[in-house]
Amino acid sequence: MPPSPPATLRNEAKPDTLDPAIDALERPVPAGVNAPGFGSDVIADTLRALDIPYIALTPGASYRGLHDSLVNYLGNTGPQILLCIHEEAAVAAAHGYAKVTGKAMAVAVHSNVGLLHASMAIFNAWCDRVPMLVLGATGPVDAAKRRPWIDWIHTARDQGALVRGYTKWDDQPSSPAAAREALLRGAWIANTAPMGPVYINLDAEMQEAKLVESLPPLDAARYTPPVAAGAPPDLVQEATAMLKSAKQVVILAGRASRNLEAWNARIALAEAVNAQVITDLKIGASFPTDHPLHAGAPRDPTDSGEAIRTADVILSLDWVDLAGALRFGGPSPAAKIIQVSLDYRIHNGWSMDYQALPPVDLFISADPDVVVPELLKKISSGAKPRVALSPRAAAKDREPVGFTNEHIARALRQVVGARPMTLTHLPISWEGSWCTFRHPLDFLGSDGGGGVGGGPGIAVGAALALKNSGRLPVAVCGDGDYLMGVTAVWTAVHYKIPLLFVIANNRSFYNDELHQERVARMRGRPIENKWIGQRMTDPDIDLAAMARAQGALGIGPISKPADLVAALEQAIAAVDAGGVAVVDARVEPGYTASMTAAMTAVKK
Ligand SMILES: Cc1ncc(C[n+]2csc(CCOP(=O)(O)OP(=O)(O)O)c2C)c(N)n1
Ligand SMILES: [Mg+2]
Repeated sequence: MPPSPPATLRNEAKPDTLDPAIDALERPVPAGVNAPGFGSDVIADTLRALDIPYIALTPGASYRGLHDSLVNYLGNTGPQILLCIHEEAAVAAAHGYAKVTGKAMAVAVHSNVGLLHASMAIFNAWCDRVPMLVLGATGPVDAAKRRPWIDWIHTARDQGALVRGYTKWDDQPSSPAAAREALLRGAWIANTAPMGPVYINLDAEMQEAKLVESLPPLDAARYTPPVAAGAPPDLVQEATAMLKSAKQVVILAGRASRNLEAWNARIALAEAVNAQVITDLKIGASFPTDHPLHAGAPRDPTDSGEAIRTADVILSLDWVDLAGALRFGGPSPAAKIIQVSLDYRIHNGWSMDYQALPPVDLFISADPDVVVPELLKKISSGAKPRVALSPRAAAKDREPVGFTNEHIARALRQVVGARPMTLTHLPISWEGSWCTFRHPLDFLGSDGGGGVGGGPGIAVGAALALKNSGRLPVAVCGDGDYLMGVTAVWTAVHYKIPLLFVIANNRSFYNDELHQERVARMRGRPIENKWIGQRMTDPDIDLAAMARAQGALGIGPISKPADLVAALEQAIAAVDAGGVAVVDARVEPGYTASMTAAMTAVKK
């Protein structure tokens, strides 16, 4: 007799974060299934129990069981499929989503080949410490069940090894019950600070097999308890004493959440101890850049170096590269260093993204967003009188020469004005002084791992999370970045995710031109040849046409700064109408003088 079907009913509770307009898309015909019948139905149910709103994917037969469950069992909602044309874009979309929400979205990638495509984007997410549930597939693991050729090619032993160096955890469960547990554990680990991607590899055979035993009802919250990451009171006390008695405090405002209360607490703490605050474009906005206590534009070594040199206490709030920052202040920092970070918990032997080992006088193993209000409470009672703050002088708005990225920044400032805007991505050559951040969602930081091609997908996921927030999502991408990740545009158009791209199109992988220039200088060879193997000209690539080909509004090429404002106005009108727009700004190859000097300087 065949086993009787399980009694468990489908979980009907869907996440309330689903966008109704997106949810209305790609509705399947009703399949009339309301109880799990296969292994993959249990997996789909668990994603729903975890409140995962979306699953970005590029399809593959290794997880056709799960795909069927998402569509015909859950009805393609809660989670809803977001089709991406490249696995790298699928992972990047989850990355962008997590940058805004702080929560893991799911991604599904085909067995080994899909994971290989996805791997750079997973690395970016790892370095950026964003949570993400990456589901992969393999097999059938049981060789006797494999179809000839293709199932053998797409089965690999220990697929997790491909990404183990840059995921927090991975698993290959071999039953539906084990898969359910793996998803719960994975989501819990991914969403716990320090956050990061996890990888769960689902055996095709296990997904497709009929369910033989009923699983008990699931209360996901009991398996994903919040992990308290506060600080022991004695350490908070010690830090308070150091901060109170300091003559000049510097705060390195590093990795932070997008939470407004945490942002306000950071400002209040800086004001209470009259600290100079340093920020960095590698990470999302962590302090208002026009605050009188902001020590200068993010990434401005002159201002920051001076502040670090003169400080007697430096408070690092999970700064990405503390040892590197301290070097700006000279070979050995005189200041006492307080480091608040949980990051050491996930350092491993494969990835060196943990950076150089910093000297630390007081280490607080806790989440800075939790510690800052605790410090503030202690410091505010009996604090020294607050210093009167004079507003920071606005940066001089001089007309740049030629046609550069700075023109893009100026035109954006002019057209967007005071309207809330989120810069979801900026090119590597961007200068911090070109824009002002006054809210944690004003800027989301870089791609994390320096993997070019992440910009477009990250922008799409961020724009998805920002939909209906009243914020204008803007991604400024280099042409190299855009071209590598260009198919993400289609996903935004298809799922009606409003988004503006401005491409700083210097028709070159210009960053590397500067590296060739440096090598030529070091070797006494002609720097005139630096463009060879770098320039994407002859023919120039029509980036706006690539946007139009995917249903977006493509504007350009814009070859004069004077035409940029009108182009942006037209593009933003299209975004406000719910569309996606791409402006191709043909800037001249070249970085700012200070960046060029820094990158091409040759030690004598
Ligand atoms: C996946 C990947 N390939 C290559 C590089 C090396 N790289 C660093 S910056 C850069 C150029 C990026 O070009 P673009 O986005 O157009 O920016 P530009 O430097 O021209 O401003 C390259 C190729 C990288 N970081 N990541
Ligand atoms: Mg370029």
